[in-house]
Amino acid sequence: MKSTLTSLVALSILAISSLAKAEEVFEITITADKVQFLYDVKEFTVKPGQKVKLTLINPADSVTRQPHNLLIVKPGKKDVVGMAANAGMTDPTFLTEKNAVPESEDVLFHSKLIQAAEQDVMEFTAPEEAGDYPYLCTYPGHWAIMNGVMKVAE
Ligand SMILES: [Cu+2]
Repeated sequence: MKSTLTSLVALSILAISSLAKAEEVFEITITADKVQFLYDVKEFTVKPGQKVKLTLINPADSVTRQPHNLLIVKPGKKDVVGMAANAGMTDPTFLTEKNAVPESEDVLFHSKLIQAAEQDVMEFTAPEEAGDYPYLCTYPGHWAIMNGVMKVAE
């Protein structure tokens, strides 16, 4: 009897810990390169529906002093959103109020446009649908090389 009770307790502890794991927040820090328009992380993987806390850092000692942001977009939409960002330059508020984020339904999540020595934290829930979700900096001209992929996979 005692051993049955012990194994029941052990089982429920196991169940609770696996539940906690599914709800675990995935934390990641992505830092802009000090010289080139690149992120230091090119790829990361999260679970469908997982909570994500992404910290974007623009280094204080960046030699280019370039502002950067980070947008996560729908699968296959990196180029479309990047081109929309280049076109955004005609709007005088694009680099201020709009954080260099083009108006597009392909943009899922985005940070602020941050200067050197600044950082921004993005908290969001990963899509339920598995796939490769590109991320990119939409400061005009950066996106073609300043990008990466958030993989959503079990
Ligand atoms: Cu950038």
